[in-house]
Amino acid sequence: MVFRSLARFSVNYLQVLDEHGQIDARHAPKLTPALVKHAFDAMVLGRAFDETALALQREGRLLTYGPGKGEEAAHAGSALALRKGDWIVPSFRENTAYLARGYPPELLFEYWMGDERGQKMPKEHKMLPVAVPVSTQIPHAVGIAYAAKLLKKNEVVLTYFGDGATSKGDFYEALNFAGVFRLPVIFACINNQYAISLPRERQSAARTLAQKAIAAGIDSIQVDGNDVFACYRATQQAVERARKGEPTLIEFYTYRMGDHTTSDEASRYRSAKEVARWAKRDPISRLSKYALGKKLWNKQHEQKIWKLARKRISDAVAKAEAIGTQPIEDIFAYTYSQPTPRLREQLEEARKEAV
Ligand SMILES: Cc1ncc(C[n+]2csc(CCOP(=O)(O)OP(=O)(O)O)c2C)c(N)n1
Repeated sequence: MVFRSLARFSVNYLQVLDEHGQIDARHAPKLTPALVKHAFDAMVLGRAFDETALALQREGRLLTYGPGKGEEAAHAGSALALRKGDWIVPSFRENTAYLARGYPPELLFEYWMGDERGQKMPKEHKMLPVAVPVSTQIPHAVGIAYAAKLLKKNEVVLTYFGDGATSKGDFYEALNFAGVFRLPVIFACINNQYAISLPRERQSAARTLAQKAIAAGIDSIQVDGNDVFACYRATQQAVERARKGEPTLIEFYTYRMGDHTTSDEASRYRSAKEVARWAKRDPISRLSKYALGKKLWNKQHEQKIWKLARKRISDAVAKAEAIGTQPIEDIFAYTYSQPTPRLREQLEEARKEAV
């Protein structure tokens, strides 16, 4: 039998900045020194946030925490390519994206310390709160994009989710809807190689996660997620496309350097050798090599950036800890307009325990 080929598909890969800090000028975005500095500052702030959050958790001053170490380029590079009026609909590991957009670190700490008021979004920040239930934020993002389209608002929505999230129905449903209605949305899949202990190759037999968009009629690309320039460039292009009503899926190919959360022990399911291999691709030292090579700043200045970031983070911790405890009533306040009898009972119990 002879078949006629109906369609052929391919998935492109983008890297701009290699592990040695060398740039491929053909694909580089327009790199102003201000942009490079902004990206570096954001990534360093994100790393400093992470280090402190982990230390605080060990001291019992912060609750369960999922570190983003290693993923800073994907988070900062994508967030910085958006305009102020665009939306971010996050998952739970993208603290660096919040910080890159100027979200106050004290509010993030407040949230991770267990006080949800830390996610009461200041009006100027078009970001949704952290979504822990895997994949559930993706249809929300598509809903916002649909509303933006109907209201003729020139807004783009970017939503983050992991490799694990791409196995869920919400992901496929959201993708399909965005494809059919041509919505201004960017699906930012942070493929950090693991969903807790489940490695990427056990998650899906697909060669790439980017190709999952093809069936929905959506363009996609895989980028080196440890290369902030590639992350920025791919997102910038996706933003341009979104403004014309074209959705995009970007697979940020990266690595979770830390444990899944503070309740996990990653050395039980992955080798030190593998982690060491990825450490060589660290996104922050890669950008540092580039900037030092181009003489955008020197080593001394870089140390100052780290010092300032750590100071900003420790000030933020002090502010967050000074805020005080969230009223116990808040836990019961927001699901129903009138509490059910069972909820009223639970509130009474909680009040007694809180005394
Ligand atoms: C609906 C749902 N099922 C299970 C969990 C438990 N859980 C939390 S994170 C996670 C894995 C998520 O993996 P991935 O989407 O790759 O994101 P990553 O944690 O690697 O950033 C699971 C199963 C959850 N939070 N929500």
